[in-house]
Amino acid sequence: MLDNNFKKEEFKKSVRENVKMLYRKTIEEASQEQIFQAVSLAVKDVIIDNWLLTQKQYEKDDPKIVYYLSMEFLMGRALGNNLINLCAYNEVKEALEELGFDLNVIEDQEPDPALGNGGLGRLAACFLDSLATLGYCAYGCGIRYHYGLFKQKIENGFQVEVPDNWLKDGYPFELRRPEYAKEVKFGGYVKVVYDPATGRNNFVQEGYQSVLAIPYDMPIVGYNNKIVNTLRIWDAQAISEFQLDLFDKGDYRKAVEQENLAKNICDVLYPNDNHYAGKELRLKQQYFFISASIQAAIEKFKKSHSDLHDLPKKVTFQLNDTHPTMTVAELMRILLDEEGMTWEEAWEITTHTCAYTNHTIMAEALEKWPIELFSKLLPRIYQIIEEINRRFIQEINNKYPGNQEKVRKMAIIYDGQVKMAHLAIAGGYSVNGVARLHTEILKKQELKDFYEMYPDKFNNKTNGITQRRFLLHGNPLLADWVTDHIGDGWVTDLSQLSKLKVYADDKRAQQEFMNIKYQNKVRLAKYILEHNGIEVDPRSIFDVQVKRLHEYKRQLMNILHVMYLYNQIKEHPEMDFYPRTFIFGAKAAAGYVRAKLTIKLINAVADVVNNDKSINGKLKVVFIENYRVSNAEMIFAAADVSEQISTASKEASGTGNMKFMLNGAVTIGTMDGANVEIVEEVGEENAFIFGLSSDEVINYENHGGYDPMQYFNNDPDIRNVLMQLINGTYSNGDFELFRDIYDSLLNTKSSDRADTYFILADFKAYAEAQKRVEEAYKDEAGWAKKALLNTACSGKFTSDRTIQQYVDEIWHLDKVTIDK
Ligand code: B1H
Repeated sequence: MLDNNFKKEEFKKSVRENVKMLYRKTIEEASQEQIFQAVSLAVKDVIIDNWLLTQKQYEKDDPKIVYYLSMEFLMGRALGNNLINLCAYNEVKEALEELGFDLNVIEDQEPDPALGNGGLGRLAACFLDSLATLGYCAYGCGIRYHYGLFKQKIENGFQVEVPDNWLKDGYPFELRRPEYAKEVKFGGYVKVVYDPATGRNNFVQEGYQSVLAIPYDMPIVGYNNKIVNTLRIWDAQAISEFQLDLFDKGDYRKAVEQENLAKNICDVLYPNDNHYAGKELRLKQQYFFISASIQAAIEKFKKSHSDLHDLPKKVTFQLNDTHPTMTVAELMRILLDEEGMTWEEAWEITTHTCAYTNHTIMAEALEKWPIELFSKLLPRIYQIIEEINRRFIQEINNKYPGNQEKVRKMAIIYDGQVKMAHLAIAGGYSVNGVARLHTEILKKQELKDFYEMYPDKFNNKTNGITQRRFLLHGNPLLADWVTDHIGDGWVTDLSQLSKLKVYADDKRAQQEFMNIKYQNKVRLAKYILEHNGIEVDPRSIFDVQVKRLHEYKRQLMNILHVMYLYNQIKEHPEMDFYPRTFIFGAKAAAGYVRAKLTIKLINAVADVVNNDKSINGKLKVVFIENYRVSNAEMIFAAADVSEQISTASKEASGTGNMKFMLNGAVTIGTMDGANVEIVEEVGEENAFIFGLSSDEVINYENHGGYDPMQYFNNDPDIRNVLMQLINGTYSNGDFELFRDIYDSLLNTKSSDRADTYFILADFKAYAEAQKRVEEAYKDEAGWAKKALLNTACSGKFTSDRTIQQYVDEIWHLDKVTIDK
């Protein structure tokens, strides 16, 4: 094993001590959960030494810092990952075995910190892992939600949301740091005070309410390099509670209001993926964590630098989508109001410090805030944005004299709304998309006007994932096999996986590879039996679609295809059919009615199909409850087929697609998001591509001409399946249960087109691609080669590569190593 601080006997002693100190128990008396806490504390002890070392090194080297500002960090469990990155996993496993415990069971005691919805939040977590591993000084800044994304229960086939009280037993890896608290101000009004000494107007917020932001730090352990970075999440606390002397005891009403304000800001993560919630509380959350983070960053900068004009040389703020865009205005506020700079100086600094990542073109995800709401909650910030807008419109007018159309389309404030994407683009030096196709669509369609005005700001950074969690931790059998064949360099340099290509035709390698896949399928089958009570055959094809439930991701097309296959098998029982297990996992936003109905449909089809003895178990459908980071690791490892079937142009990148590929699953998908680059790496013959192209979809959207009814009328297979939505086949005779889904595909409502996501247009091509999958799977050696090549060609999709590109092309950070 590699160099680390673990001495087995010392570690065992430390676990015993911790159990004693925490619970007044001996190891024999402690519960598994208590052992988890004790083990985590022992691990934290090692981490903290490295954390201190890292901070010392940063103080010494004074490297440029990136602040990754994000409303979401979908971290997943920390214990196993920390052990992996400390290179102590196997030692600790052994030590615990000697104490009579199973590390896997101990890991299972940890709640999944689910402070994110899906891809966007998980990307932030992968980025932190890569930043620490590559030795860059980085802080994640976010919110300490008391309730993360809800836990999903399935009752009678329907999703039920259960609160995720992840802090209930205390989270061992966080460190509360009240000494770094910051005050954040809401409401009130802005008073203009003339200062004769400077001849300037000063802007003073008065009559406001304050909240204290208290930071909690979580360690981000780099792989085998002693670097430990920080994820800083902010919690809200009432000022009155914290500092009695600051509290105006006379004003009882204000005290109560301030307390209430503090109480709910960090309550809960909004559970929408790719959909914005235009709620006042969401706006409060945004300003709360941004103001605290930017204040802290400026304070830290000033400790060791004398001139704020140097800020862009030493600091960069990366905005994870528009949710943290308030950064632009908050930085301006600090530089203008607190540092006394001129507008021009402050703007020069701000626009060289902020950078923005766009993650979606879905219209319903674009953040637009009513000015009423905005200006009332954040009067000074709003005033600053008004001035940014005024100057920006001037710039547009200078460039395009008399072109009101440009102003209408590009203004930051227009139609009574503040458009956050426009602010992020105007206020920063970089705009990036998250996969090549997505960036091209931004440049040519969604952000065309901005691209024309600022072509140099635009760039692409194709997403990536960390192989430390999604292969080394999630799939130990395959990880060991890879290391046996090409050494362990891939752990920090995933491009080395290409050395596996020489084994693509090697019979023995193929067999070993598929045998590992089989064992991982057995592991998942066991999980499914325990959690769903459904028996699945690990020899069947595991065909998996796991991701958030959204119409554009087309889980509906997948389940309609299952219904179609079932009809085929019933009609032609003699038909040759390779057994297949369709596995779904997806949470639907709590208020997304059609998405929740789709979950019900999947479960209803599962009920019928799984219980039909006449089909001899050829077809199984499983909906895995409560899909989340921890079970995802196991699911990717067990997949044969990776479903990436979004309507082309809609999935900005996808990252699940990469996790499947890394684990040797073969993609069936559309030419969307990063699928395009996956196919480019692995070769078209090792994937199953189908359906409309993004150009075709965009063309229909812009010019019309799509008629789903034509497919219904002309294709009896499609008609059959659709009729089964409204003839009670999957609803015990209830014709109405699934009518909304039927209507969504066929009935044009007044404004929007039916079948918004082109399911019927792509259905036959999808079915045909699935047929090709089946044929290919029957060819054992052929399939093994495809699967192995998917792993071998996945090197590009490490977040280490993505982060290095951010560093080289946007952030320009300095690499740090810990002096030995
Ligand atoms: C992605 C979101 C998102 N894009 C708004 N946009 C949200 C938008 O709570 N909100 O308001 C939450 C999430 N999430 C995803 O980002 C894309 O759909 C994926 O294609 C992409 O891989 C991922 C990471 O870039």
